[in-house]
Amino acid sequence: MSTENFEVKAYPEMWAELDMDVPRFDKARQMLGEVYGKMYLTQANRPEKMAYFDNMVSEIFGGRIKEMLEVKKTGKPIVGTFCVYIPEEIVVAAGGVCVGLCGGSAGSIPDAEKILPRNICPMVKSAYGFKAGRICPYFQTVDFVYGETTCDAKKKTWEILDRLVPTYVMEIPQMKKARDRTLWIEEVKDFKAKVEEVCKSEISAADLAEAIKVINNKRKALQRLTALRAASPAPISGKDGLLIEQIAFYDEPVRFAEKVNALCDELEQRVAAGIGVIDVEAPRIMVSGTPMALPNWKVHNLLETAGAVVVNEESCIGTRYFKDLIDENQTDMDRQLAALTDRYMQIDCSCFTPNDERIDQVLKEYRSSKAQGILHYSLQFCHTYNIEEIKIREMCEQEGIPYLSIETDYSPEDVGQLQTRIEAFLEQIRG
Ligand code: BJ8
Repeated sequence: MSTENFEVKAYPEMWAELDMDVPRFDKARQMLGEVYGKMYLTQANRPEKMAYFDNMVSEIFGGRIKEMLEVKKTGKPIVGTFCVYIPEEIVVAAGGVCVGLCGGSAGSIPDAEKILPRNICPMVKSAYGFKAGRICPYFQTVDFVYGETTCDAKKKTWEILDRLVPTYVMEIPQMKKARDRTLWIEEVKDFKAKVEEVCKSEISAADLAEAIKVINNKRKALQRLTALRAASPAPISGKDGLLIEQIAFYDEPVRFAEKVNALCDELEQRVAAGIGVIDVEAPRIMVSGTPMALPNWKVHNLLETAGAVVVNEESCIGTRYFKDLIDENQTDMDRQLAALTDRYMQIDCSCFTPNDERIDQVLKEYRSSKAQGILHYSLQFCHTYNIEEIKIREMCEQEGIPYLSIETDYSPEDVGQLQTRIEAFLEQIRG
C-alpha cells in the first residue's frame, strides 16, 4: 500500500448510531491516516505480510467495530480494559470481545482536562477524553469497562469515568504475598461473575480451557515475533513491531495469531537469507518502561529516523503482555482460575513493591534481543515507573549498558530536544 492511496476508512452512519461526535472524529480519522502514511508507509523494505496490519489500521474505526457489534447483537459481552492485569481469557470464554482502551493520542486530552487535573498521566487523560468527547467508537461499543487499582491516576479516574460508562474496578494488590494471591483470586471470580451477568450464561471449564488456549496462542505468536527481532540485521522495524503489539489489543485473537505467525514465516525466510530492514551496523535499541498506546509512535519514530532500529519493547504494549503463558493442563474451574491468577501475578508492573523481578527481566530481554543500548521511557507524572527508573539505571551502569532515560508526553513540543538527546545516545553506541 502506498502513502497516496492509504486512508483510515470512514463509517459516518455507524458512528452516528454509536452517538459519536462525527464531524470532529472524522478530522481525527483523516489525521491518523496522514500520520500513518508518513511514518509507516514510507519505510523501506517492509515485509509483505505487513499488509494485513496496514489494513487493520485502515479499518480501525470501521471493519473491526462492525465485527464487535455483530458479537454484541448475539448478547455476548464487549468489555473495555486499560491494563494487562484484567484477564481477557474470561471474556473470550464467554464468547465476547475484550478491547484495550488505553489512549495514546494528544487529541482527546483537552476533553479530559475540562474535569481531570492537568498534572496526571497523559495516557489516563487521553483515554478519559475519548469517552468524554465521544470520539472513540470502541468506547461507544463496550457494555462496560473494567479498571483496576494499579496507579492512583487510574484508580481515581474510574470513579469519574463511571458517570459516563459503567465502570467496575478490580482490586490489584500492591504486593505479591500469599494473602495477596487469595484476594486476587477472589477479584478474578468477581470479574467472571460480572461477565456472566452481561451474557446471562455461565462460563464452563471447557469454555475457559479453550479461551486459555486461544490467548496463549496469541501470546506465543508475539513471543515468536520478538525472538525473530533478535536477528541481525533486524528483519522488521521497531515501528512495525510496536504496531503489531498495539493491534493485539483490538484484533480478533485467533485471526491475529494466524497473521502474526504468517508474518513470522516471512521473517524467518528473511533471517535465513540475511535480509534486514536496515543496515547491520544500525544501533539496536531496546525500549523499556510505560506502555505506548496506539497511535503513540513518537519515540520509535525518533529513534528509527535517527538511524537506529528498535528490537524489543519491555512494556505492557510489548513483552510484559505476552512473556507469560497460562498452564493449559487444568480441567476444573477452581484450578483453572488459580492457574490464570498465577500467570497474571507474574506481570512485573512498577505498581508493585518490591518489583526487583522487573530489573532482572529488563537485563534478560536486553541480552536476548541482542540490543546495544536501553532507552527507558516514562510518561510524565507516572511516579512508579519514574522512580523505578533509578534501579534500571543502576543496573545498566553496573552492566556497562549504554542508557538513556526520557520522560515525555504526547505533545510534539519536546520533539526537538528529544531528537538531540537520542542522536547523542546513538553516537555514544556507535563509538
Ligand atoms: S500493568 S504499566 S497496563 S498499570 S503510565 S496509567 S501506571 S501513571 S499503564 Fe499500566 Fe497495567 Fe502497570 Fe501495565 Fe498509571 Fe503510569 Fe500512566 Fe500507567
